[in-house]
Amino acid sequence: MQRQFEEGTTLDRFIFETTKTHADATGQFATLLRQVGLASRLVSARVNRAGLAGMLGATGEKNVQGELVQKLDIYANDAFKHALEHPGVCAAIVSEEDEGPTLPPERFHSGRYVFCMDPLDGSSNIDVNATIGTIFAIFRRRSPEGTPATPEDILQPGTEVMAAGYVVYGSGTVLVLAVDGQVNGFTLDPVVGEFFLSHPDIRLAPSAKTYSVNEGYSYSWDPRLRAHIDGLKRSGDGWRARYIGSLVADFHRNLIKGGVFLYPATQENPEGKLRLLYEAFPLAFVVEAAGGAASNGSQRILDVAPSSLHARTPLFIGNAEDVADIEAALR
Ligand code: AHM
Ligand code: MG
Repeated sequence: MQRQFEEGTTLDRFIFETTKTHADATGQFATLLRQVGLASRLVSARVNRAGLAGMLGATGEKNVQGELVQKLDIYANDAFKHALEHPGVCAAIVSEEDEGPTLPPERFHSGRYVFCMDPLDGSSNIDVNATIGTIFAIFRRRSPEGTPATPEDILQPGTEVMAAGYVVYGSGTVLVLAVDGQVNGFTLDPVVGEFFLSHPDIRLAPSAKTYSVNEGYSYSWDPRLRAHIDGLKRSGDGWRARYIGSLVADFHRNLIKGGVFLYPATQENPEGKLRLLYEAFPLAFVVEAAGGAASNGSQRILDVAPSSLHARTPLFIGNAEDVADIEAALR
């Protein structure tokens, strides 16, 4: 049963009240969510001081995706891994920054959950103080806890996501959590260091007249998509474009104000750019819980089974009617 929480409820109380109704609760899920809150606060503090703490700029390294690694990427990756590997709640942590999964060291219990994350999404925006964020999906492992995680635990289809969310480090730090079919947003009060419920039970209208896409690549899209977007612009319905270039920030704006985000396939990148496990799955889970939809153009994102840890996918995500219209245009 869904519970309504009042604005001002602390994240801690929300986690306690939510997880106590889970029939087979061992406390691990609650601990996992609390540790996500802790890591988010650490990253938020570091992001806010980045210009002063020598944390701007690149490390000079490239990650497994061949992208330049920023100093804050490393900080965020370590902060989440450190928070999650010792309390005995995770069997594996998958990160955009790491080639393989991280299993907890043997001295710690191998727990019930697989945590998949983009520790710092939109990191090319760091040096210009634009909004960045952390995106995560949580799966229940399939093999028995206390044993090392198996590939079947780690590469599960989107239908097996049990909770997901993201944190935006923007003008304020907001943690959005989708659990038990409901989406709630918590804003960090940096003075007291606690998240408080600020956006209870977020719901998306069926349609909104905002689209978010990098139109610089439109020459290389499927011509049917180009025609569809041109049609919106010419419709006279007042469609507007908004694109920050930080998935988590674009998605968050569209979740709050309505809109559809597109990262289509191009001729150069037929799988698009965004990653299934830790970008598309989590946001698809959040958007569906808020009444929206997410598609790869022909299939519901959560129905996809990942072929590899860093598999990519085209992504169309936001208000349900707008996503359906894009699917129809591509059919
Ligand atoms: P990142 O995970 O390395 O930050 O890359 C993903 C980012 C997304 O946040 C954003 O939507 C996209 O890349 C922007 O790409 P582009 O510059 O091609 O529009
Ligand atoms: Mg990313």
